[in-house]
Amino acid sequence: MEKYSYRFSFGPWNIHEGADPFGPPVRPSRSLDEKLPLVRQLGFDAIQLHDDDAIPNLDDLSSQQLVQAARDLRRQIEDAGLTTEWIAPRLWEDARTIDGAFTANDPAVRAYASDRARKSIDIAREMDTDLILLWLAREGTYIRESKDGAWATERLIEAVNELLAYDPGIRILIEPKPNEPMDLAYIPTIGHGVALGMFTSDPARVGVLMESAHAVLAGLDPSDEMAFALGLRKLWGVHLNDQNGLKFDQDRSFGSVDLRRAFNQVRVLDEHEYWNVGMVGFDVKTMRTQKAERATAHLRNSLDVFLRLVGVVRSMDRQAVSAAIDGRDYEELDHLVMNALLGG
Ligand code: XUL
Ligand code: MN
Repeated sequence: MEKYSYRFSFGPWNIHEGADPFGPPVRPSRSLDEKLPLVRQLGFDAIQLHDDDAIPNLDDLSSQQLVQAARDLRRQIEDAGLTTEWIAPRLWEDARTIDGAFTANDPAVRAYASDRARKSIDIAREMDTDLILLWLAREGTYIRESKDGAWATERLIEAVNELLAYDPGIRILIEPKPNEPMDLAYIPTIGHGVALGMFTSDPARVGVLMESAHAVLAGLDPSDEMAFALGLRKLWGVHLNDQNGLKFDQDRSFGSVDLRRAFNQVRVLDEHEYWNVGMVGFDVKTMRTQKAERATAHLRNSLDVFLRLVGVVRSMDRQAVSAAIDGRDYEELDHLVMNALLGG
């Protein structure tokens, strides 16, 4: 299928064993070695990696060993015909970061978080990517009285500044999410992410990654969240997926819940030539019911829906759309969109 000028990515966690909070894994684990060849086979160009997806035992390695392991992985990724989109420090699984990482009340925990994030930069350098993703998973609270939110904002800026200073060649992507695992997160929306970046020591090197499900959980429209960041030239990454209302983070296949919402996400990306600034990443999980041998179908489905929606966006009758907008005939505009989505 025509891929236009887009490049596509996903992460190894998107091929998943199916465990949920109420039940154990239902599919065997696959190693990164097994997953890498699938990425190209599924029509994708790049892989996204947490620091420990790249190097599982990174906390036990010397810096020299870390660099060597990253070099070896880079070769393996290149041999699979791929590149690495970004590296993300996984700051939310360690026992120390149970109540936050950069915003933990305990200074020893904050020091661990910064140290761990610097390791991501060391890995990224060897993997030939300049992008570090920060999903600020536990930067928030279970009860508001446990932390000072203003102080936490200052700590986040300080942490980003330290990373920017550690390597003048890197750029940082902030991925907002309003809740889960914490009850209330400090950086819930794209607006918060952009604002945080603007108050760092080098705003030109801080942008955002918009995830569709996270926007929906915040009660916002994903295409508006992207358009806001596009207008500010800050949209450098996306995690497209879908979400059925306000419940747990579902990471459903792109477009599978609300096709029109997906259409609008593709529309803003396409109209603003997003392919010039970033890759199209999907953060999708297959259903727990899916059998192991068919556990990548959600990635195929998401990519297929995205590309077909690019086709729909580009096939719309521009003149008819403009005429409807000029005449303030939004019922006609609505019909043009629905007609296009129904194969009109
Ligand atoms: C969590 C989430 C993560 C980040 C990467 O909801 O979306 O997978 O995208 O750490
Ligand atoms: Mn994500």
